[in-house]
Amino acid sequence: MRLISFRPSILAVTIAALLTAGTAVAQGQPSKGEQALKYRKAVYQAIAWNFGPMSQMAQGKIPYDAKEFELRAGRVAALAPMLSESYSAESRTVTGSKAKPELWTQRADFDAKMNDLVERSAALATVAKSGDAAKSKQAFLDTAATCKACHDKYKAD
Ligand code: ASC
Repeated sequence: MRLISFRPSILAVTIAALLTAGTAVAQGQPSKGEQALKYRKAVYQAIAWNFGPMSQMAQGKIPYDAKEFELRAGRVAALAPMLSESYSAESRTVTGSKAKPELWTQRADFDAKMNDLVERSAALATVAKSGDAAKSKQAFLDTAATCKACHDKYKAD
């Protein structure tokens, strides 16, 4: 009797699971490539958000605040190494990306530039902990230069 009473519930759960999965496909869940692009943009957005106050301090638009600078620098250093995996093979043909085709054909150079960002943002986070305004601002400019170097070559705009 137990088995008989269990079977309908197992069946119901199975049907529900299949329907849910079917609905997800029918509604067009993002592909692996689309997910990678979404993730990429989110990480860049988070980096830009944290770049903001450092940029303002480096330009003298707001006063240098060592603690604030250290917080932002640490976040950027943590985020930068997350970017590389978002340039997955599946994401190459996804629409909505500003990546130029050259990014995919000159991948070694792109990866080297990405590595420059990772290394300089790590150096930035280290320098920021010292609380030295001049050195922190310079390390920020060095990091921002790695953004620009890559954008100039591989970002369409
Ligand atoms: C930023 C930002 C970038 C870089 C770049 C550096 O704050 O959003 O893309 O710095 O402008 O030159």
